[in-house]
Amino acid sequence: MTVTITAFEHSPDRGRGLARDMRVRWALEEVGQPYDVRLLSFGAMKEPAHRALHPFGQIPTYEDGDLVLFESGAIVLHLAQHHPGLLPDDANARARAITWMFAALSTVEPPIVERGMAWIVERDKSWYEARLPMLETRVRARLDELSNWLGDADWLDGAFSAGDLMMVTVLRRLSALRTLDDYPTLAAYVARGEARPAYQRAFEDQLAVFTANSAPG
Ligand SMILES: N[C@@H](CCC(=O)N[C@@H](CS)C(=O)NCC(=O)O)C(=O)O
Repeated sequence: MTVTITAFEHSPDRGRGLARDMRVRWALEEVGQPYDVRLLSFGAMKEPAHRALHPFGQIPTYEDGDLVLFESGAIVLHLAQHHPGLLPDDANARARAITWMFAALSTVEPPIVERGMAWIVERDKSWYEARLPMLETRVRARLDELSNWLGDADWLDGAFSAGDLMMVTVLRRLSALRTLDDYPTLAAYVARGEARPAYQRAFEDQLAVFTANSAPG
């Protein structure tokens, strides 16, 4: 049975690997699971056929036989639980790695997304300049805390895990603003993630989609 995921036909990130299919692709590559990708336009994502798979009309989704999943965190957790390599064997270490997945998605990602969304939808509003410092402070508070936790360790809790995979993809969302230039510990952490062969295969595959769909003529 072939695993199929969905991704943007024309990713707004222009192939920088910031869309959330990237974390699923990376996890699939880490565990050695071959997969197909069904590309969707923004219109197709909102059609009933796709909403039957994803109630919110978004990407990514994951299909494996009768199983349909949405939410990148749930998909990566599913992969990590069913293949070796992304979660430790020890029960407590496994629970801590899963904790880091949740921390990435529910503690670190929200202020990063909120700041990004403000730039996209509010930058021409009268309140934007006044609101920006507050949004920036929230992002930097999390980065300070995360940087302090990481210290000089390579990964968040022992060996590389799905928690690191998720955290690296979340931190990469800051790349355009170069915020991580102020956090060398975190910049090096992201670079370690990006250096993994599985990451690079996933990145090249999503970039190939963007390149192919942007070709003139
Ligand atoms: N919490 C969801 C977020 C999914 C999400 O925001 N997907 C974006 C792409 S990264 C999307 O489909 N955006 C288009 C839209 O919402 O219309 C997850 O982690 O999978």
